[in-house]
Amino acid sequence: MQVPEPSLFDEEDDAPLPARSTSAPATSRRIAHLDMDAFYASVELLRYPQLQGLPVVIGGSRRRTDDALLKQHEGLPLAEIPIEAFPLLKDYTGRGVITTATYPARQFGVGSAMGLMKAAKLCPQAILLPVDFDEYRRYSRRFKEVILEIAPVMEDRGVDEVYIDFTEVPGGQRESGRTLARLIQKSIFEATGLTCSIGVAPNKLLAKMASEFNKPKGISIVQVSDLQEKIWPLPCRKINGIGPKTDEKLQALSISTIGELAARSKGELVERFGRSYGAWLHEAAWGRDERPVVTESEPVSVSRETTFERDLHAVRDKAELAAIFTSLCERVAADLQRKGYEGRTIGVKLRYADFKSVTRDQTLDFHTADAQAIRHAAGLCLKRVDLQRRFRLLGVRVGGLRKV
Ligand code: TTP
Ligand code: MG
Ligand code: MG
Repeated sequence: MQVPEPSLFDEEDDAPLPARSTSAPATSRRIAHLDMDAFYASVELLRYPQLQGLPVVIGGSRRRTDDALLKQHEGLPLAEIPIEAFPLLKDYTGRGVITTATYPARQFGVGSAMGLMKAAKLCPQAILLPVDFDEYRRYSRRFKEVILEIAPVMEDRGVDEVYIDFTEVPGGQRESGRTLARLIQKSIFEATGLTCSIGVAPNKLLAKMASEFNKPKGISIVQVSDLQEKIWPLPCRKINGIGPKTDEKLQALSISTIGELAARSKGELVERFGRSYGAWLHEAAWGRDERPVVTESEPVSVSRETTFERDLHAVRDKAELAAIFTSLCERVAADLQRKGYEGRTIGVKLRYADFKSVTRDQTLDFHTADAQAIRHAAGLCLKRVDLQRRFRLLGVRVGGLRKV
């Protein structure tokens, strides 16, 4: 069927557009943002399905809790360990933080980045499970593989989220993207047992906000025409790119919501926030964003760090520190090897008991992904920092990467 060329008449302001003689609507840009629901916690629940529906938080010391559990119930499949056997948040002492919490736990006000001790006051009966990053990374890779089979233009935005360009995917325009979003949700669930939420919008900025609207297991569709109703009432912090500092400045100007931001002139924002950031704030408030979905994101560096249970001292806790240091280097090396990179800038990071951090690095004249070589170079970096004071965190980083 032939599509008639738009006539000059179509351009007239008040003239109604004649109905098009084709049933296929024109393609419009449809960008999805997908974010897994309570990701670390959901992966843990695959291992321990008996904890479904209960308040569970993930954090604290590594595998120790699990090891103890396993010893107690040797020979029993993980899924059959009785619920009473799991450690409770109220019995935790230490300064770890929560990485995430199940939705039932969130009802008590518990959530990411909260100290475990504080969380224990809010929800003492929550079950506390340790983190297992390797497992989360495995599931991260699997759900992304599922998406790539359906929609090849995907941008990796971290362990549990991606942008996907629906525009040219067959069926990507149907119901403004809802059909494809549903298919992706279903396929990920079938392959992994995990649920996710998806926002589909004309661009990344709006899609990112939309994916949060109906969490968990939600799909939200946002159109340009929804700006006023769905986006403008939201606080400015919901815009990815407005952090606490900018928000504070905006509040001081009596700007709390995105709508209030949109109401200010671009000139005023440029004056107060600088030419480029001010102009971006204006565009963002009006829901405009032309950034493409970038398929291959190359890592800049690979790093691992760990916060100790108690502050350590380089001399008095030498053996313990040496073991932690070696393990960090081994894990960085393993990450590099798995991702297929090697690097030549090796660095360390220390955070002292007073929370001040220092970093040192060194650039080698060769690239490496070898744990021993990394440890050697990182060891030399350590010699250049003040080791008289106790510290609470140690990190190892490899930059200057190239693909092997
Ligand atoms: P998020 O996607 O922010 O959170 P979530 O997936 O747990 O829950 P939601 O359903 O609201 O999306 O983060 C993904 C994972 O990253 C999360 O499961 C744990 C980890 N994480 C931290 O370790 N620390 C943090 O402060 C945050 C926010 C996340
Ligand atoms: Mg998530
Ligand atoms: Mg996320």
